[in-house]
Amino acid sequence: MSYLNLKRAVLAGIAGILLSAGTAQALELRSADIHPDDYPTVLAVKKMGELIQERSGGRITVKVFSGGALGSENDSIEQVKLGALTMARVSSAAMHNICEVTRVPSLPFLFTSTEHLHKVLDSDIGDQMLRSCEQAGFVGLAWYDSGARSMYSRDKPIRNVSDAKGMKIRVQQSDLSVAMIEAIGANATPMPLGEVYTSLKTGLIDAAENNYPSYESGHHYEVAKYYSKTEHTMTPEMLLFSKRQWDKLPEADRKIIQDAARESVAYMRKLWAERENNSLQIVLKGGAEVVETDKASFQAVMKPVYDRFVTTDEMRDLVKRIQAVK
Ligand code: GTR
Repeated sequence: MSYLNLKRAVLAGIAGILLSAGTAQALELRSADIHPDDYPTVLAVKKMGELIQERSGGRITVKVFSGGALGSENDSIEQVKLGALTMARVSSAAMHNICEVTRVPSLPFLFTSTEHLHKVLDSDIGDQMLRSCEQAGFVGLAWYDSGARSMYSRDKPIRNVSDAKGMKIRVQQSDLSVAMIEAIGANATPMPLGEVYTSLKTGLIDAAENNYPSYESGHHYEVAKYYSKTEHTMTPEMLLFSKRQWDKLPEADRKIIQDAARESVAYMRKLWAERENNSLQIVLKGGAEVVETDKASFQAVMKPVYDRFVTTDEMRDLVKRIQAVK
C-alpha cells in the first residue's frame, strides 16, 4: 500500500470510528436517472433529498446522478438490485419483465384521464402495485407522472392503424410494449432511450413513442416531426429503493425517506404539467406537427394484449378495481 493510500485508509478508519461513536451514521443515498438535470423526475428526487436532509438534521443526503451518468435504466435497476446503488427513477415499463404487476398501469387505454391516473396511484391500488417489486429486490417509494405516450414518425403521419402497418417502431424494453406495437401490425424494435435519436435520424427505425417532454428533451422532434396523438398508454414512472439497503436502515430513517418520497409527488406533478406545456411549445416551434388520430382503431386492436399480459388473479382484480375508479 502506498503512503498516500495508507494515509487515506487510516483517515477513513478514523472517520468511521468517529461516525459510529456518534449517535447515528451519515448516509448518502445515490440515485440514478437517465433524464437531464432540468427534467421533472430529476428535480423531484432532488426535492425529496432536501426534505430528507432537513428532517435528518443534515445526516442523510441524496445525490442524483442524472443524464444517464450511471448507464441505462436496465443498468441502474441491476445496480439497485445488487445494493451497489441506492435508488433509481425509472419508467415502470423497465420493470414489466421483472415484476409482472407493474404491467398493469401500462395497459393500453386503461386510464381515461390524468385525474383517473392520479386517483388510482394515490389509492391502495397504487400502493399495492408499488409494493409488488419487493420480492424482486426493490422497494417502490413513489409513482411519478409521465403523461400519455403517443407515436411519432419521420416520413409520414400515423392517423390510424393502417398508417402504422409495417413501420419499424422503437419501444421500451418490455414484452408488453412490444406486444402493443405488434398488435397494430408494426415491427416493434426495443432499445434504450439513448439510442432513439440516432436510430430515427439514420432511418434504422421509422417511428418511436413517448410523451412530449421526452420527445422534446431527446431532440426526437428534429428527426421525426409527425407527433400522432395515439395516447395509447399512461405508463407511470417509479422511484425504486434497493431492498438490500432498505433492510439495513433503522425504522426512523425509513420513515423519513418514505415520507419525503411521497411528498415529492405533488411537486413533481406541478412541474410535469408545466413541462408538458413547455415541451409542446418547443416542438411546435421546432417544426413538429401534432396529428389527431382515430384512437378507437388503436384501442380495438390493442385490446387482446389484456388477455395475454393480465395473467394472475391479482392482476385481473387490479384491472377491475382501476376501471371502477371514477
Ligand atoms: C420516458 C421515461 C424514461 C424512459 C423513456 C423511454 O418517458 O421517463 O424513464 O423509460 O420514456 O422511452 O425509454
